[in-house]
Amino acid sequence: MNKNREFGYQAWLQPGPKLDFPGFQPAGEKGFAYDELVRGLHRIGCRDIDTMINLALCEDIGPQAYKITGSIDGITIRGGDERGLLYGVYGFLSRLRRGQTSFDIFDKPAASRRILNHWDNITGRIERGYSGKSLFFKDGQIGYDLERLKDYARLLASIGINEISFNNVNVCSESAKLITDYLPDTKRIAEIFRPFGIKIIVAIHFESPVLMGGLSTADPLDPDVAEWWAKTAANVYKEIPDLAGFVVKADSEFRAGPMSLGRTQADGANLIARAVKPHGGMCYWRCFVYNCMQDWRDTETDRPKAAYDYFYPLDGHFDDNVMLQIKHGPSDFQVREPNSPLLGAMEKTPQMLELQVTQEYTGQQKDLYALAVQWEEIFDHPITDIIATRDLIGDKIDAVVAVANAGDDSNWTGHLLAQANTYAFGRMAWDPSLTALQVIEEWAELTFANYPKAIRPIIEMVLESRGVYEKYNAPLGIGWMVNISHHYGPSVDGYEYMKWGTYHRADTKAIGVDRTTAGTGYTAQYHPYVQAMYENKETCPEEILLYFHRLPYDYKLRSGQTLLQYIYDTHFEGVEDVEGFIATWESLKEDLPEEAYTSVKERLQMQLANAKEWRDVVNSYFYRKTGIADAKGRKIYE
Ligand code: GCV
Repeated sequence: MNKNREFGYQAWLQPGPKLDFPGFQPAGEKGFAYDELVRGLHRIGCRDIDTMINLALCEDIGPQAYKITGSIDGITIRGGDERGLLYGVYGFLSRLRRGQTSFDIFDKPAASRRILNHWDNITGRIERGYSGKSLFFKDGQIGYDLERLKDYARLLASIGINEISFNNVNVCSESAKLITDYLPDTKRIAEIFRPFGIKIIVAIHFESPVLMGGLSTADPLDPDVAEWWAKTAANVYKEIPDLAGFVVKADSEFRAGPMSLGRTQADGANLIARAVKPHGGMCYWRCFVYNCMQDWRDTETDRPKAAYDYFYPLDGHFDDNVMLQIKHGPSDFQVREPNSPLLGAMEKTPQMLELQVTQEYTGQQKDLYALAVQWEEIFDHPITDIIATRDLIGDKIDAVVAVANAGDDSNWTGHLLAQANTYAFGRMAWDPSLTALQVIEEWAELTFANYPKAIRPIIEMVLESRGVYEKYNAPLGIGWMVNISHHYGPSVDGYEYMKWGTYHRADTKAIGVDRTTAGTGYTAQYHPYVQAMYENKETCPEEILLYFHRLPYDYKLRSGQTLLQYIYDTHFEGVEDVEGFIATWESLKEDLPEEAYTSVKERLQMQLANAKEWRDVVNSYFYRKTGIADAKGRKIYE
């Protein structure tokens, strides 16, 4: 059997023992959803013709929504549209696989758009990818295994993903041609994903009119530039009428954009928006704009302020088919950050919440890390005293997007348990009120349905994993103490004297940047309620204290521990916790198939080595700075 099919979280990818109720007879609305139902039932092992399952379209339910009613005597799945019906089928199969046999369910997505951005290069290499090579590109061109790509589409559709971009937002001059020379290939990708209700987005190069159109400028206010984009978009939509739109990374990390041409972010976004508007397309405009050439001696510039400073004043200047794609935190997908103050701040501009499923700073699919736990916190994050980020989903934030974590590794995600993150993203974008516990339970029950003894310990391990990783990483939200190029493993001063604007400024007495109004003024970008919370050391959530405050090492935390002792303790504990994971995993040896057991065990050993490295480097660093030993007398390298 194809290895990747052995462990998918989809019930219908995972043949298992026959379930304890009769088989089913699908009926009603024929089409793709029907075929998926038949396929899924066969996979699960429900072949006998007995219970009737009726599929029906029912517009009243609303777009993308579904209803499932009935039980063993007969089941009806209704969809508000084709997509809703498909989601109903997947929702039914997933519940069935988890043992549910009676249904009275209405479900609809909170956010209309649930998107994955792939950072896949045309060479086949994935930027910040940890699961092998691209599923879309091979050797400088579009190249894929069709069956594998369909399986991938099914994995994504089953968790409600309805749009994907497949080329890196760092668009190279070759992949810029996906909308010109390679358009027939782009079209083929769109055709593969279309039946699954997934629309394609293309990442475009802002300088395309120069690169491919022979123009002398990409200036958004130049009529020839606008005409080039309009014509190009028209050609694209002729071939792919349902293209969702273009995603753009501009004025970001050495990429040109409107600002480098003396124009505003709104000028740039509207240029692209106007080209796709006649065809119903969107411009997804990324807000990851900051000065990546900062002088480390400059203590005035504060990188976390950048996105708000650039974009907030432009509220009201964007066309209505522009959506601003905002990273969840003001830094860059760190283990712990506050939410970006831009989220929810703009009244007139539709916003997108951008998350990262690929584990760039969170263990690179070698270390176990449950992103769902972090996302639950992100959704809980206050915008005001009465509004949380979650409340904006489906309203000001009607699109949730994440950077994908899959590649051509046989288990899709490198670390088998990292599938939990893909699964959690889709489910939480669909329903942000779901807790990490709920989605991880669902995922584990689907994935390990045939290995029931392993399910509970795996759920517990995965749930704990974010906290464990955080313990041995940079402390209390300070972030960034990573290896500067590949971002795995510790390098406490790696970014310290660099141009990237990410400084902890540790000296012998204190660490951190004062971001209150007495410092860089970053806190002032938040609603007064949130600002007040962060401004004061006493009310600032302790796990993020060093994001906002500069503190002496003898600062007393609420536990009574000093800051320094907290750093030592957590770093020792982190390693012990990983040892605990290994012991738990070893106790499951007889309860899991060998390949799964061995591959995860190997990853856990890598994680242990990483945790030890972090412990020793971080502890030594602070010991050397302060000369203060661990109160518990544990080994710190001098
Ligand atoms: C695609 C971070 C990553 C880059 C990435 C960038 C982005 O800086 O390290 O690899 O580039 O984010 O989100 O655009």
